[in-house]
Amino acid sequence: MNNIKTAIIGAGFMGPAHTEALRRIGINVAGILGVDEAESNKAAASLGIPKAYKSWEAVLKDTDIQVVHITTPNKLHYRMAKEALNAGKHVLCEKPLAMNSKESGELVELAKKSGLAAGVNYNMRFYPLCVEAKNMVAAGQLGDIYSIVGSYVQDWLLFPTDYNWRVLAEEGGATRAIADIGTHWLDMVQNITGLKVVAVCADLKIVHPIRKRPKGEVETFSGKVQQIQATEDVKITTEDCGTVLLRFNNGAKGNLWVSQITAGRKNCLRFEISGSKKALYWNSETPNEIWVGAREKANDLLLKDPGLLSEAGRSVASYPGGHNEGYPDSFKQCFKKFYTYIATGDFNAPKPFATFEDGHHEILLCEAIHKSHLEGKWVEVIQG
Ligand code: SOE
Repeated sequence: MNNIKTAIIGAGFMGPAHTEALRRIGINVAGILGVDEAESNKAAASLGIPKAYKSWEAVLKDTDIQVVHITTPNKLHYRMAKEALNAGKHVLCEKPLAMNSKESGELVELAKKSGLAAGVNYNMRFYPLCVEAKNMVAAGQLGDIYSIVGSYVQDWLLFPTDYNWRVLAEEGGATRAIADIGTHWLDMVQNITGLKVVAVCADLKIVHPIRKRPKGEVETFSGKVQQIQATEDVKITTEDCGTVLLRFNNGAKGNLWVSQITAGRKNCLRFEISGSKKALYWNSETPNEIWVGAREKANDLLLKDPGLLSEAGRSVASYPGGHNEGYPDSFKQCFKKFYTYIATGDFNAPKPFATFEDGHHEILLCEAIHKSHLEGKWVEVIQG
């Protein structure tokens, strides 16, 4: 695994996050590409990466590189994933996989034919207690699943002066809060329960139809600290928040609330899954504990402690109990699974990470949610 060489494409919020996590598992980050030569040079220098690429074509031609991480704005994911696979490189792409299901469907087919590893960075799956939750559901500890509810809420886009490329439909896609953070939640609960969302009924809201775009680019989450000078008005067509009713393939009911405008909630994913025997509640802002609800005995609060976890939970917990693991660790654990899979070389083995099929399913979900919102009715989700 340590002889694999990787290139990072994108030097914004995610590029450095991926680089740091990769280094923690001993992967050689050999090169980086930013939006232009100046950004590539700056990122390579600040992260200590040997190669600063001049162009995307240079990455594709670089025979030293076996894996490409795509951490660019969403509109580039499809083209880059396609060209990287065609160039014989394994791909780990940021979510959402593409701008629409036509693109993501094509990528699924291409990934299958390529015989290469192709993953989507649904990193939140890899919090130890979320893996433990999956294990508990699979072992039947919750019984039949009756309901799945929760939310993903942030506050970094609360004011009309908050701006980033993610708010523009042409850069990020037709839905924003749903695609950017809602898909993490949807991926999380479907991965834990093994269920699929089959129908949705959505009501979305654009709180700020006009935002003030600073002249010059603004990094994700940086609006709170960055001094903005001149701005221009920009029309926004992507939702700031919204609610979605969900129907799962076993008949379970659910709902999801997403918001990027909830004051004080910095990056908060919560789920509650209830079954015929037990229920589970988890909050990403206190990720090292999970509540286990019972009817006939006292409830439990399970702490992340390898000594208390199943083998599955332990496989993504690197530190002893009381030594908290969080957001950056979820990238590390996700990449560890991805690179172990590559190093093992058996590409017919079950994939222990979110695949392009999973990424495609999330986009089909986004499209069904958007359609449901526009038409004001329940919409069935195409199962890709
Ligand atoms: C911004 O909303 C963002 O960085 C998402 O794009 C990430 O996927 C999420 O992990 C944190 O918030």
